[in-house]
Amino acid sequence: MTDNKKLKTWVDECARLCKPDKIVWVDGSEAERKVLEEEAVSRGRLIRLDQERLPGSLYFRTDPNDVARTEHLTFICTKKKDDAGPNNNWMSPPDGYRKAGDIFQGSMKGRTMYVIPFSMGPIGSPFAKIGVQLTDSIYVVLNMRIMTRIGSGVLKALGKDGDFTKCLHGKADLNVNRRLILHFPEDNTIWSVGSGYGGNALLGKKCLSLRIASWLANQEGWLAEHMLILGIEDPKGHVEYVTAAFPSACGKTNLAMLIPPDALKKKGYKYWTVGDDIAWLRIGPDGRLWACNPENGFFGVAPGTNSKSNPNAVKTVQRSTIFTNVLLKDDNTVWWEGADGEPPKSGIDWQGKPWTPGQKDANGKPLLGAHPNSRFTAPAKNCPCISPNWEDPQGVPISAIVFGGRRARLAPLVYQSLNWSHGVYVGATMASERTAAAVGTVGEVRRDPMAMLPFCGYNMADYFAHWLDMGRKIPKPPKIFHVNWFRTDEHGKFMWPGYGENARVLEWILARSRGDGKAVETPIGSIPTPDALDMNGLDLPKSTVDRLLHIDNEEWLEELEQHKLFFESFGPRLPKEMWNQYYGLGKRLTETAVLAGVESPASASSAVHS
Ligand code: GTP
Ligand code: SPV
Ligand code: MN
Repeated sequence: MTDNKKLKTWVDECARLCKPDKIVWVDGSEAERKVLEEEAVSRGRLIRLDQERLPGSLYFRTDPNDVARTEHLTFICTKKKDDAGPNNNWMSPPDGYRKAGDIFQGSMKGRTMYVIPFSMGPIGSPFAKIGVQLTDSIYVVLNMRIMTRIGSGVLKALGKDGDFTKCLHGKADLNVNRRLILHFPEDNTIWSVGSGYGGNALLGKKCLSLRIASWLANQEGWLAEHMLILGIEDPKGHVEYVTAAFPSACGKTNLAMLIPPDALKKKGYKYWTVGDDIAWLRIGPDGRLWACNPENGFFGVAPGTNSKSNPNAVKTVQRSTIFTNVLLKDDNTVWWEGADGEPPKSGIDWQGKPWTPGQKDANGKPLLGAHPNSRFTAPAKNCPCISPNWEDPQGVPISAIVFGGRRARLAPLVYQSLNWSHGVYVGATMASERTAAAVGTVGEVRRDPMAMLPFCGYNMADYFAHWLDMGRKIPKPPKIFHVNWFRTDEHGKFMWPGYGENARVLEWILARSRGDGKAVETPIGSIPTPDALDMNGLDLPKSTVDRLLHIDNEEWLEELEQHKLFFESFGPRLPKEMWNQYYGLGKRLTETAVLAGVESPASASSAVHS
């Protein structure tokens, strides 16, 4: 066990509150994994999948009311409401502890409380943070084993006096009306009750590594971001790394595991995954920004994953994987919409009901076999393209930061910001269509600054100030870009083929970050000249490329109004520099609009192209 007094006292306190029958300290061993799996399977909680085709893999269904993060039940509990900011739901700490305490009270009677010591970041790395999660869900324990580094090694690193994030989790009765995901950054504490899935329940992930970590990062001078980390190795063996922040279910896992098209492969580039969801970034002794993936596995979206869209993910989930809310096939393997091959003739759907292809619900809508937010939990070391440096305690040096969202209109395929501060503005004004990763209206455009709206653990005005401040402190800052893989044509079809083809855009991004690569200035930043992207082997009409890169000044001026409204919501706490950037963009857009109006009736960007 442990000789950390603080830890023992806290476990005792929580046990008095939740009243479990039994307390089990998780040691992280293989023997223990077998025991836990055996118990979970024999109690009918999880199902063992076909052990020949999916060795070591398990299947799980959550409660049908518990299939995605619930942002409206997620709170930041700080003494001052303003410290949580308009971007968060707020509750006072006493209210939080009381309300959640009422639900936790006696909720583990008849159950086991597991104590999971875990490290986010390689144990002992300067990046690493230790947490301890208490939970009454064996499914959560099995997931935490994959997603974090757990067990005795962590307790050893914690030592007698070490500090840790206190993470209390309980399923209670999985009632959405008795569900609360609470963060107490001032107490380094997380309380989550009433949910058993994903970011709500695997507390090392969004709760610790983003909400609490972003708070700590602001105080300690680093960044905790919703970003993938990808390494790109040139034919000489030199590797450059980029991070990219896209909102939930907008392509991080896909880009992190990218396989380039043949034409680019021939140039001899190799792509390496360092992380697919979270990056912690610190200024290194060489003055560059260094990134570490604090996780140990992938909790990836299943639907749409196939040998064409993401072959590396398909290989990653062939063993030691937990599948949640996908379709269970009659042969004890799994399937989801957009998986390889034909849909199975029959199976059991994510709600546990018999399923056949083509079934419709009462409204005539197709019944899905897998929930749109069904996921796989797989160890990072399974990934064929996992970077040899992915566990480097110092992290990897970053050449470029990429922001991006799902925008059917407006945002071009790629553009480069003018400088760090403008890059912060580009990130801060990001917007994206909502996805199934959180409960809400799918498709609705919302502002999602730096893909962190659901995950920033403090007032976002201060977060923007922190980003600006980091820019002043990084001697050799990475260049900042924005991408949009999701622009559609008049038929609503994606104009850009995406996935592996995104390598073409990354190539330009890296060239630009080195000071090469051809570009034209536009009011919003620099875009590639039509010949700057390597389009070899891609059959895309030039007119489509032009449309993908097109910048419509009128539309951008309308967008600017949205930036204003969004910024106003932060009141005087918003850094002045954000407003300077806003006025700067407005000026560039109106000046070019006038210019374009004089020269031709077309928009500014076509004026630039001609
Ligand atoms: P979280 O794990 O929720 O944080 O999300 P993520 O950003 O890792 O999402 P993921 O990579 O799993 O993206 C899933 C969705 O994005 C699926 O619907 C994919 O089909 C779609 N997607 C990913 N890359 C592309 C792309 O380049 N083009 C298009 N059109 N869709 C993409
Ligand atoms: C996301 O929603 O951004 C995820 C999945 O990565 S969850 O762990 O549920 O937050
Ligand atoms: Mn995510």
